[in-house]
Amino acid sequence: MQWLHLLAGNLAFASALALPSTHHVVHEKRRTPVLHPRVRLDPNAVIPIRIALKQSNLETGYDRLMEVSHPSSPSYGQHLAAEEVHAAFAPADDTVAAVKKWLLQSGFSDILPYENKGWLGVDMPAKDAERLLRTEYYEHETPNGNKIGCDEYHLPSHLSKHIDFVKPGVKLSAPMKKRVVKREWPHGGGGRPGRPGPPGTHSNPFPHWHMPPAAHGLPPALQNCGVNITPSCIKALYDIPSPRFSDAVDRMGLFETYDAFSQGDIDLFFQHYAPWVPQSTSPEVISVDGGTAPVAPSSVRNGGESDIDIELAYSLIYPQQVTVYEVDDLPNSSEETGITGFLNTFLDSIDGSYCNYTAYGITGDSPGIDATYPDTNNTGGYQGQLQCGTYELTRVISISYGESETELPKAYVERQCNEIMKLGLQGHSVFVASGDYGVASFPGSNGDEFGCLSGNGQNGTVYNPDYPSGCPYITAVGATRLYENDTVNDPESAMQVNLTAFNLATGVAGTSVPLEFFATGGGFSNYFTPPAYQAAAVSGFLSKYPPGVPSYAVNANSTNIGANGGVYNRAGRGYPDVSANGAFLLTYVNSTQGTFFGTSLASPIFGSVITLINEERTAAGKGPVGFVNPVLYAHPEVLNDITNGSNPNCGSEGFKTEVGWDPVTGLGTPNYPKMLELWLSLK
Ligand SMILES: *[C@@H]1O[C@H](CO)[C@@H](O)[C@H](O)[C@H]1NC(C)=O
Ligand SMILES: *[C@@H]1O[C@H](CO)[C@@H](O)[C@H](O)[C@H]1NC(C)=O
Ligand SMILES: *[C@@H]1O[C@H](CO)[C@@H](O)[C@H](O)[C@H]1NC(C)=O
Ligand SMILES: *[C@@H]1O[C@H](CO)[C@@H](O)[C@H](O)[C@H]1NC(C)=O
Ligand SMILES: *[C@@H]1O[C@H](CO)[C@@H](O)[C@H](O)[C@H]1NC(C)=O
Ligand SMILES: *[C@@H]1O[C@H](CO)[C@@H](O)[C@H](O)[C@H]1NC(C)=O
Ligand SMILES: *[C@@H]1O[C@H](CO)[C@@H](O)[C@H](O)[C@H]1NC(C)=O
Ligand SMILES: *[C@@H]1O[C@H](CO)[C@@H](O)[C@H](O)[C@H]1NC(C)=O
Ligand SMILES: CC(=O)N[C@H]1CO[C@H](CO)[C@@H](O)[C@@H]1O
Repeated sequence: MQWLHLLAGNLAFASALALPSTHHVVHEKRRTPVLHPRVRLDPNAVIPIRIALKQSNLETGYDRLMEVSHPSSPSYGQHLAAEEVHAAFAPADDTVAAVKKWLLQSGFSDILPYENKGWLGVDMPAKDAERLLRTEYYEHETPNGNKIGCDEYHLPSHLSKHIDFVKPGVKLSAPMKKRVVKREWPHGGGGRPGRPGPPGTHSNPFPHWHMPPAAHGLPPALQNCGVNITPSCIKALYDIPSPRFSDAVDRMGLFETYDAFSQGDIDLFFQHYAPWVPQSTSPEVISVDGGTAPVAPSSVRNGGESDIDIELAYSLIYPQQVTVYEVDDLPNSSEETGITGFLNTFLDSIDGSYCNYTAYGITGDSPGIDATYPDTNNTGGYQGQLQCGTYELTRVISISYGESETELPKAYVERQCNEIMKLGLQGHSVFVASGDYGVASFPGSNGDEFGCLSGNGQNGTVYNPDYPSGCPYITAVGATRLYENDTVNDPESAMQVNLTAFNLATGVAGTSVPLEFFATGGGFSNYFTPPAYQAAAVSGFLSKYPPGVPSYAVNANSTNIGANGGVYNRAGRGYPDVSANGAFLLTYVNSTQGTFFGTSLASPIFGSVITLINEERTAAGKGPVGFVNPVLYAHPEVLNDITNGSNPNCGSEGFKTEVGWDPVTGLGTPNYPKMLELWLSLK
């Protein structure tokens, strides 16, 4: 890199090292050997040593979030302002003082406060840095230019707990596996709806369907909910009343990327299935780093995801309004650059401090994982500066996208999850679709036809948990369904549909073996342990209803996934947390009628229910509900427990629904009146 050679000639830096004798410990060590050619760094080359200080309160985040989110906390509902959250996670004064003292005692007085409170920096000759950190620095020749680094370095033992990492240092780990790039992925992610197939040819998938006897006494709008879910069916299932409010603070947010809605489609849906929403009703669109919407009905970007999210939200909350965050630029820059991350651009845009925030050894964008802006390399790329803290986040946000957790490095996922915790502290509720292929990820994920994991002696038999569902600060929403002889008065089952059979019956869309395993996503994270609010639910499930398949307990670095023939991590955070209907939604995409399935439907439905409850609380002079999991796990009686169905895949039976929480449908579906009563009784 240029600066290295420039600085190497600068001899004005006198070596000032007077190292105090202290006990040193290895702080970071490279796990895999460097394959690039390298030479020892010139001892007089001046290098910028940057010390990332431990955000010492990271581990207190959980407790702080419980203080404002747990129903038995005296501070329930007393969410923090953004500035309070930032201050709470800045390094502690004693951390800054201890590291400064060490540098001063070692002879470095020229300490630079760097970028934000999280860093201290000193420019020093390599030879001094090598003695300070008891290491050897090398210059590596990589395809992306020359880079300095070391194989391991040491810190005084009393400082190890104050310092996250030092750079240049041990190179940050690369993604474990590069995803298999598929055109429609990760767009339309965790809850990509089942495809209805080409336009104009949709035939009746239930030629022999007869109205079940129990449906005869129901209003016409509720007579065929078992084969065609509509907003009326959803309102009847969960006892959701007609909305009473439209206020400025409770707009509902939807995250979209690549996929974009078409006004013509949503108007057709309102006309046929939600006539109480006026024609031309349209969401506010926030363009994040070049995202655009709407598109013409025939656009390849109109894949149904955005249409459906918007249709479900408006039909349940109108006259309340909807805000769409359309994230990342075009044309499909993310696929061209092969990036695997998808929430970073969004989180940057709603919290400026996140852009350069350091946690778990990562600062800002991760090269090779996140989109970077300005996007000068792609035709039509967003040429503006990265948007940092440009937009305010709505109280409720629903994300119907996701990907395999193990396709992202653990530290990357931890840093994003930590940011979601901060959103909870500020009173936001974040919902995510839990995935659509049962215990697997998308077909093709991790190089596997079914989207299952291999390793430690197994081949495609290990369950593949979803991200961000595994983050314990998010509410993961699974999907449920009715069967053809059910009415809205019957209990729902886990969403499980043999889409190959369905597509054969309708004769309009493709078939494949993985499509036979379309089912609500659920399981156990390989990166996160069960949070305290969930611990009893998870251990209760595992002890009362041992899944009939072997398990493993994941190690600290998640390298033993699949060990001893195990197929799931019995020590992981379980998901989903809750569920809602996700099957047989008849709607229009590209102006053409089709039937859609997926947890993509469930997340906006649950988000809409919470939006309505926030409105009632607003009207009662109360704040938003914020992170809902602690309340729901403490009060599972406000949900309808789902006890029929399962989510098989990866060559085994997956998990079964049971009484109480299970990794198929979580705690269950909304019972709106009970939820409202509970939340109106809380502060
Ligand atoms: C949308 O419909 C138009 C007209 O029927 C058709 O030409 C086009 O291929 C369709 N696009 C998609 C993505 O299905
Ligand atoms: C983040 O860091 C970059 C470079 O280190 C700087 O240019 C940018 O202004 C910083 N952004 C914020 C929001 O602090
Ligand atoms: C743009 O392309 C150049 C040359 O291939 C590369 O060095 C640079 O990192 C790219 N920039 C971005 C933002 O991808
Ligand atoms: C795993 O199974 C697939 C499909 O049966 C096969 O093609 C592949 O070679 C197997 N891989 C290993 C490492 O055994
Ligand atoms: C639904 O009920 C009818 C009789 O009312 C029966 O013939 C049919 O097999 C049932 N369908 C299923 C899937 O159980
Ligand atoms: C799904 O349906 C197809 C077509 O009827 C059938 O061949 C296949 O066995 C079914 N798969 C499962 C897993 O039930
Ligand atoms: C991962 O952690 C285990 C202990 O939990 C350790 O034995 C192993 O060496 C570690 N692997 C790597 C690659 O660091
Ligand atoms: C329970 O689920 C099975 C599929 O797992 C389904 O065939 C059956 O109809 C469901 N029963 C009820 C009562 O919904
Ligand atoms: C929607 C869109 O713009 N798609 C483009 C994605 O990138 C490929 C390759 O550059 C183009 O062929 C597509 O048109």
